[in-house]
Amino acid sequence: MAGLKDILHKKILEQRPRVKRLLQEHGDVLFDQVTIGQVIGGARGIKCLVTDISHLDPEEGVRFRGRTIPETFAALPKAPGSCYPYVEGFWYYLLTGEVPTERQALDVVADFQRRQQIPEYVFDALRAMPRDLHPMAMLSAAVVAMQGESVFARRYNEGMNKMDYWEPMYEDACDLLARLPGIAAFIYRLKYRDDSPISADPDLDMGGNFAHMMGIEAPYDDVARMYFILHSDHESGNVSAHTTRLVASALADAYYSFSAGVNGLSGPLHGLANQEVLRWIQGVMKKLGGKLPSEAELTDFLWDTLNSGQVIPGYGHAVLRKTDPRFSAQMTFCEKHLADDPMFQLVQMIYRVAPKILMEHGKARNPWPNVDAQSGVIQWHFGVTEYDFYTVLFAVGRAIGVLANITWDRALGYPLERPKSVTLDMLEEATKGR
Ligand code: CMX
Repeated sequence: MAGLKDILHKKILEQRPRVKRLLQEHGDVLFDQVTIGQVIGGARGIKCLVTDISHLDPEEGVRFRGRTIPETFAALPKAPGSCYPYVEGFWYYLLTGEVPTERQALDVVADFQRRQQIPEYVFDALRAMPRDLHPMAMLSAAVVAMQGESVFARRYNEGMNKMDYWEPMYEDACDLLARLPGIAAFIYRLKYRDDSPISADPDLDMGGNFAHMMGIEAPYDDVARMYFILHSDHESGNVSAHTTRLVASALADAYYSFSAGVNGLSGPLHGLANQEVLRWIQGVMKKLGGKLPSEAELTDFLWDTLNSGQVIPGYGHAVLRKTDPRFSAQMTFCEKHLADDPMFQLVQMIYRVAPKILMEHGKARNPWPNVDAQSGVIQWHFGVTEYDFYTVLFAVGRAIGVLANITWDRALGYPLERPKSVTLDMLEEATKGR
């Protein structure tokens, strides 16, 4: 007699052609206000989220509070001797939409220095985990382990007026943000440097302190500043941002909400793509005995990947239709600091070759590189060769955007998210007679 799994498999095989037919033959049919293609296709392009923190134009890329990436970098106060802004000043900017003075940015630096102490039980919990656990799982667990610190949860339990929700959410957001670089660096040194953590330097800003706690010399402090800012926000529909906001919309606190967002970021179609890029590049070089491929060899590798039903990591995007300006901003850094690095040269070669191949392949709507296409190469250059750590760096940056968003969500009283679902029968009913 067929068991549960066999019966389930049979039903899956029956349902798949229905979904395929709906998409291929009726994708453009309107169902209420949106098309069947959008209902089945991951809600692409449906405008049902509000945020003023950032906006993503398909042709131009992201604007933070109305400024492009170069404009944002130019406008904000810089750390001494650095070409990149204080992350803390950027947090001020995302929260308020106003460019802080140097004094105002330094006030946030000092505030974060006061908040950055990580509870000892977080380190104990991380040490108790298997060392081969993925660092994103460690990060997510470390964040949710601090839930008992939540000011929002405590004040909510005491009874709080709705109008006041934003204030403890802001406190939690600042506490969490101030601690995240220390948690990330601790995970790195626990997993890959024989459990040799480096304590925070109470005089440094977030970027400087992260480099210090990783044990990496300048200009890695600038890598951290650039990296955290570039990865911060990409409007609200992407998986990590949307997950954080969705969970927070149930009035879950920042710890529960951001931990959920971290879990979403760990998917290979989202933040994990930065480690996949390095894995793919290493795979190419391994097959060639450690040498760089020629353009012809690279072309063959790209086709092999596509023909085996896999994606080219770091290429394509759900919204963007041009080269991601976050990719271009990192390229500017690489041209200054990594010009002779063979891995960077390979990334440039991929940029010359891959879009043409993806266009010829004809599936991806956007054949151009996204933020993940060269972020790993920068880390590799500075000695962070353990590529499964890269998405943790993305997560620290992403926290800035999503925590600003959920603070504002509570301030403006945005309600519990609750989109409506339908059945395949209902969709098929709508196509009758067409
Ligand atoms: N390589 C091969 N095929 C690709 C592709 C790529 N880089 N990008 C898209 N495609 C394929 C899709 O898999 C899809 O195929 P099916 O029709 O067989 O399902 C088809 O092209 C159409 O997809 P799309 O509309 O262009 O893209 P989506 O909005 O569905 O997905 C994304 C967007 C990013 C998931 C996809 O481009 C992808 O998988 N890229 C590689 C992974 C990656 O770099 N992710 C990181 C994105 C940035 C981030 O969030 O960090």
